[in-house]
Amino acid sequence: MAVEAKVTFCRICEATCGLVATVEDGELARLRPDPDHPLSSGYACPKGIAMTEVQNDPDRVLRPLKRTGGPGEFEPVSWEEAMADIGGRMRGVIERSGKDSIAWYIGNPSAFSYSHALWVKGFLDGLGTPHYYGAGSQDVNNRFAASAMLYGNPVIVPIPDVERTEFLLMIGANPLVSHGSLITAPRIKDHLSAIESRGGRVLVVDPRRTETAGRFEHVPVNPDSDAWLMLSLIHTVFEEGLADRDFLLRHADGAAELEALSAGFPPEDTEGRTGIEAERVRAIARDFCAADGAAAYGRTGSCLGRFGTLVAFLIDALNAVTGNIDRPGGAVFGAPSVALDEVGEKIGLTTYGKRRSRVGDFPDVLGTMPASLLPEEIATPGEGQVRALFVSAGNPVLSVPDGDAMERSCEDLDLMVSLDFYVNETNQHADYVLPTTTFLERDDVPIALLSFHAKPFIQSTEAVVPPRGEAREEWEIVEDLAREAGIEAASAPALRLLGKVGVRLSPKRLLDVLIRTGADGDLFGLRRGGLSLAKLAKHPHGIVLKNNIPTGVLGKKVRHSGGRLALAPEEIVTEIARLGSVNGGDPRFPLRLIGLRELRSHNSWMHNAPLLMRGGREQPLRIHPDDAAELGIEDGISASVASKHGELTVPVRVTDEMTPGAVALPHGWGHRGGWKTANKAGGVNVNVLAGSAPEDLERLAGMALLNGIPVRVSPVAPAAAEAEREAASASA
Ligand SMILES: Nc1nc2c(c(=O)[nH]1)N[C@H]1C(S)=C(S)[C@@H](COP(=O)(O)OP(=O)(O)OC[C@H]3O[C@@H](n4cnc5c(=O)[nH]c(N)nc54)[C@H](O)[C@@H]3O)O[C@H]1N2
Ligand SMILES: Nc1nc2c(c(=O)[nH]1)N[C@H]1C(S)=C(S)[C@@H](COP(=O)(O)OP(=O)(O)OC[C@H]3O[C@@H](n4cnc5c(=O)[nH]c(N)nc54)[C@H](O)[C@@H]3O)O[C@H]1N2
Ligand code: SF4
Ligand SMILES: [Mo]
Repeated sequence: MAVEAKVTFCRICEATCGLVATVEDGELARLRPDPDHPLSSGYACPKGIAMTEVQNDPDRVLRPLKRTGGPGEFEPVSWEEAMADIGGRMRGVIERSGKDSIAWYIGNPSAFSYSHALWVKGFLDGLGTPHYYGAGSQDVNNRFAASAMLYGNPVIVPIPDVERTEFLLMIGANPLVSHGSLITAPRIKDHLSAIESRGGRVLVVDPRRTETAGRFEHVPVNPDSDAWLMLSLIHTVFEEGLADRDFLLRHADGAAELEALSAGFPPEDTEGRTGIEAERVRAIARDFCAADGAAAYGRTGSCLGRFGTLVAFLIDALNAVTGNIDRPGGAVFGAPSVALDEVGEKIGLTTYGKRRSRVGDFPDVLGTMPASLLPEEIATPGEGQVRALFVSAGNPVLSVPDGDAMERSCEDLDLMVSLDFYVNETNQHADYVLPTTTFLERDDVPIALLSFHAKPFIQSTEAVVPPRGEAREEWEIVEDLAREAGIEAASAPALRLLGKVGVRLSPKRLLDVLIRTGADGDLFGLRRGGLSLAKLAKHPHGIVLKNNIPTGVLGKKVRHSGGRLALAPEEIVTEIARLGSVNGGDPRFPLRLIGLRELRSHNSWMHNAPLLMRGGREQPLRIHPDDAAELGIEDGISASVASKHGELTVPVRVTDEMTPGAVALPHGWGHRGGWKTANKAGGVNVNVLAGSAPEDLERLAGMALLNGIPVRVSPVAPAAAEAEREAASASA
C-alpha cells in the first residue's frame, strides 16, 4: 500500500488552517492539523478533521444525476448525456425567454476557490444576464456597500489589527466559534487573549453571552439596535472633544455633517433602544479614544438587521473619527499578494449600484442581486423573468429568507441545474445535479482571503487526492455550459485581465500571472526572490510575507478624489433620518429572534459527518429565564416560534446567556436531502420565519433580515409537540 502525507490547508472557513492529509492508495485516510503551519501551528477545529468524512461520504454525488420523478428522485447518467440535454434545454429557454432569463445562485464555499466565481461571472456576462445571486446578501454585501461609499471601492475592507491593537470592539461576531470572518487569523482565540495579556481589552457587543463574550468583556445589546449604539458612540466622541480633528481634516470629507447627524443620538436617548446604559456607552467611547490603537469590527450580527449597511458604515466611521483607520493597532488595510480591489476594477467586478434589480429596485453589490428576490423574479412575468436557475455550492432553501417560497419556486422553472457534491434541500428540486470536486480534490490559493490576513501570508496547495467518481471542477463544468450556450469563453473576464482574446485559458495560468505581477510577485524574473506558483510550491506550509500590516496606505487605497474618506454620503444621511421612523415593534411579536453558529456545524452542509453529529445533537431555541417564566416555558419542553412569515416547533433551552427579549436559534437545520445522517438529525429550517418581500429587505444592499426577527414564543403541550415531530419526520 502506498501511504503519503500531503501538506495542504482547510477551506471550510476563513481561518484556512494548515492540514496534513494521509493518503493511502490515492484515497484520503485522515486529516490532522499541520504542526508546521506558521499561523495555525498544529490547530484545526473538529470540522477540519471531519472533512475526511465528507470527502469519503457514501452519500456523496459522484456521477451526474438526472431527475426522474418527484423531488430527490434521480438516476445517474453520463456527463455526455447530461450536458447534451442541459445544453438543448438551455438553448430552448434562451429562444423562448431570452438570455436574461437565466440565473445563477453561487453559495459560500465558492469563496474558497480562485476560479469558481470568476468563471460563473464570465458565463453570466457572456450571456448578458443580470440574474446573479449569492450568499452575500445573507452575509456581507452591506459591508461591501459601505466600503463603496466610504472608500470608493466595495472590496476595500479594513480589518482590525489584532496583532497590535489595545482595544477591540466587536459588534456581532463570535470568533471563538466562527474562527473569524473578514479576518483571517488562525488560532484567533490566542490573538484575542494576547490583547488582554498586553494590557488591552476585548469588548463583545452581542445579545447573547457567546463563547467569545463569556471569555472576554460582554456588552449585552438588544437585537438590531447597533445603528443607535454606533451613532451614540460617535456622538460621544464628538461631544466630549475626543475626535481626531487632525486626521479628519487631512483624510476625510463630511466629518462636520456626521458630527451634526450624530448630535441627535446622545447615549441617554438611545439606551432604551439598545439596552446599554448611557454611562457605559460613554465609557466605551472614552476608552476607545484613549487606547493606543483601537479597532471597531463587525460581523454577521451587525450585518443582518434592518440597517446593515448603515451599521457597517458607522463602524468604520467610529474608527475614522478617532483616528484609528490605517494606524497600527487600529483598522488597517491588508497587504495581499493579489490585490482584489485592483484586479476587480480592471475587469469590472467591483461594482455597487451599477444595475438595479427588476423586482424591488435594489442596487447590485459586486454584480449580485439580493437572493431573497429569486422567488419573485421567478414568479413575476415580463422581460427578464427567470426561467432557468443554476445553483453552485449553495443551499438557498436553508439559507435565504422564506425557504418555503424558495423551495416552491424551484419547481416553477423550465430548467434547474446544480453543481454540488450532495443532494441538498435545494437541488433535490433540480433537473440535474452535476458532481463537483471537494477542496481536497483541487489546487488552490485562496485569493479572496489574502487581504484579510492579520499577518500577510500566502499558501498554495495541489489537490491531495484525485476527484472521486466522475467529479469535475466547477470551472470545467462552466466552460462546457458556456460552449453549449454558444458563449465564446467563460473565462472572458480573465482574458480581459490579461489583455488576451480567444485563447482558452486555464485558471492556474491566470493565477500564476496574478501572483507574479502582484505586490510580492517575481515580475517574471524582474524581481529576485519574488513569488510565483513554482516558488510557492517550494513552501508547502505557506509563507509569512510580513510581520505586520503596513500602514500609511490610505491615500493609495481610497478611490475618492484626493484620497479622502466620504463620511456623509447622501444614502447614509437618508438612512440615519429613517432611523427616526422605526417604531417600537409589533406587540403580537414581542421577542426578537437572532441566529447562532455552533462549533460542529457549518451552515447547512456538514451535518452528514458522523464525527460532528455524535451525542445526539439538537437545535434548541435559547431563551432567558425571565422570558421563559413569563411565558410558562420550562427548560427542555417544546415551544412554538411564530413570526409574521411562518411558524416552527422546537425544543427550548432556558439560559441566562440570552439577553431578555432576545431568543436564538441556529440556521442550516431541517434536512430532507440525500444526506441520510443529516436527515435523521431532525431540526427545522429557521428561515421560514424570515420574509423575502422587497419591503422586508435592507434598502442599501438588499440584505436579508435574519437577525432581530420579531417573533412570538409559546409553550406547546407535550402531546401536540410529539405529534408535530412525528408528522415532520413522516414527511421527511
Ligand atoms: N463553526 C462554524 N464556523 C463558521 C460558520 C458556521 O456555520 N459554523 N460559518 C462561517 C460563515 S459563512 C460566516 S459568514 C462566519 C460568521 O462569523 P461570525 O459573524 O463571527 O459568527 P456568528 O456566530 O454568526 O456571530 C454573529 C454574532 O452576532 C450576534 N448577533 C445577532 N444579532 C445581533 C445584533 O443585532 N447585534 C449584535 N451586536 N450582535 C448580534 C450573535 O449572537 C452572534 O454571536 O462564520 C464562519 N464560520
Ligand atoms: N438564519 C440565518 N440564515 C443564514 C445565516 C445566518 O446567520 N442566519 N448565515 C448566512 C451566511 S453568512 C451564509 S454564508 C449562508 C450560506 O448559505 P449557502 O451558501 O446557500 O449554503 P451552505 O449551507 O453553505 O451550503 C453549501 C453547499 O455547497 C456544497 N459545497 C461545499 N463545498 C463545495 C465545493 O467546493 N463546491 C461545490 N460545488 N459545492 C460545495 C455543500 O454540499 C452545500 O450543498 O447562509 C446564510 N443564511
Ligand atoms: S477553523 Fe476549522 S473549519 Fe475553519 S479552517 Fe480551521 S480547521 Fe477548517
Ligand atoms: Mo457566511
